[in-house]
Amino acid sequence: MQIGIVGLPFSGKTTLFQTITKTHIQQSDIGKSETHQAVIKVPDKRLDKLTSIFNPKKKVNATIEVVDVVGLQKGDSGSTQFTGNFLSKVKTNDALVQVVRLFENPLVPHPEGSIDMLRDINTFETEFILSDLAVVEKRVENLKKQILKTQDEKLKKELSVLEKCFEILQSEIALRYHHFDKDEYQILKTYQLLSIKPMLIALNLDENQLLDSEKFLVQVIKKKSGFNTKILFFSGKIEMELVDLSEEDAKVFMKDYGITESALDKLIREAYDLLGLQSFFTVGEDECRAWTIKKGMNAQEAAGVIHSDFFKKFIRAEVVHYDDFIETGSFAKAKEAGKWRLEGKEYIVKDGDILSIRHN
Ligand SMILES: Nc1nc2c(ncn2[C@@H]2O[C@H](COP(=O)(O)OP(=O)(O)O)[C@@H](O)[C@H]2O)c(=O)[nH]1
Ligand SMILES: [Mg+2]
Repeated sequence: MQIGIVGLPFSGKTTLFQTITKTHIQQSDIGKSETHQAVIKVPDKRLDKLTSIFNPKKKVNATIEVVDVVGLQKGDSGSTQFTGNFLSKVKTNDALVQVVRLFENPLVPHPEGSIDMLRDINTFETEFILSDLAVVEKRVENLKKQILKTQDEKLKKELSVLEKCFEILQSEIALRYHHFDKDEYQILKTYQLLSIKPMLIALNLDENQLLDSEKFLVQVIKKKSGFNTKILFFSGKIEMELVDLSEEDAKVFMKDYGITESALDKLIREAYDLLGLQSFFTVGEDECRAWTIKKGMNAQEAAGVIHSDFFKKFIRAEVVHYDDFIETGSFAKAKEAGKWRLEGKEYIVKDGDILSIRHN
């Protein structure tokens, strides 16, 4: 899974990227136009706990890829230019985080000259909608010609989905707000449309705005919340300071600012939710590991994520939920309590299940 961080210049993208990847990109790199990309470990306290119990040789967190999507430029007119090059870098992400600047900093002028979060959110939405309109319009024209010649039913279905998109986009609504069905999504996937991507709107607040975070959140939620969209806040400056603190000191520091969760934890939790993802675990002396799957996957599909052979040769899954394992204290006790189960391939895996796959 790949998450792209987008936003106007000087909104705090690189700051957010650095704090969540905990890599310190050299100051001189900031603002340059190469893309920063990193694979980050998904923090999971349950995996930490399991690791402390099993004491394995290896602990393997689930991972996601995060990209600091750079390349937005100021045009001759002074306004920000969404070049084709920039838009094509946005396309490859599964979900987007738009960093929206609320912090004031006279040393770093806002590219539009003032702080206005709804304007900045709408700028991106409009650009994505225009880009999608161009793609959809062109494809609709082509499809109509092809259908005249072939009368192909599959193409007709594709045309009807795209015409629906065209209508939505023409009314200036991002596609992500619309509930498409599974088949429709499948068709639309190939186009890598921009406004259909799940979106996390991340308000970058100043330290002195943090205690008022609720006020800012509500303003955006009123206008922008909806399907496939989440709104959260963070403070780039505070997060930067957190990176260098010990866990203990960080806790105290966060409390002072009324923060309960680091930007990384919040972002990943919301992104998982947005993308319909969840985790299951495998445990043992060699390795304790968290795996990421789509909600609704069954035991056989989950086994296939571990290894394609496990999918093909699946017999049964041994299942204990993390909570039951911790409560009872061991697999044996969980079994006595009836919490350890053998499940067939149709079993729908739950977030936090500990699985052991029996296979041929
Ligand atoms: N005061 C303040 N400054 C910030 C905050 N977040 C980022 N900055 C500063 O704003 C400038 C631009 O940030 P950067 O992350 O490079 O923005 P980008 O262009 O979107 O990647 C840098 O000098 C940051 O230190 C914040 O929350 N508060
Ligand atoms: Mg940057």
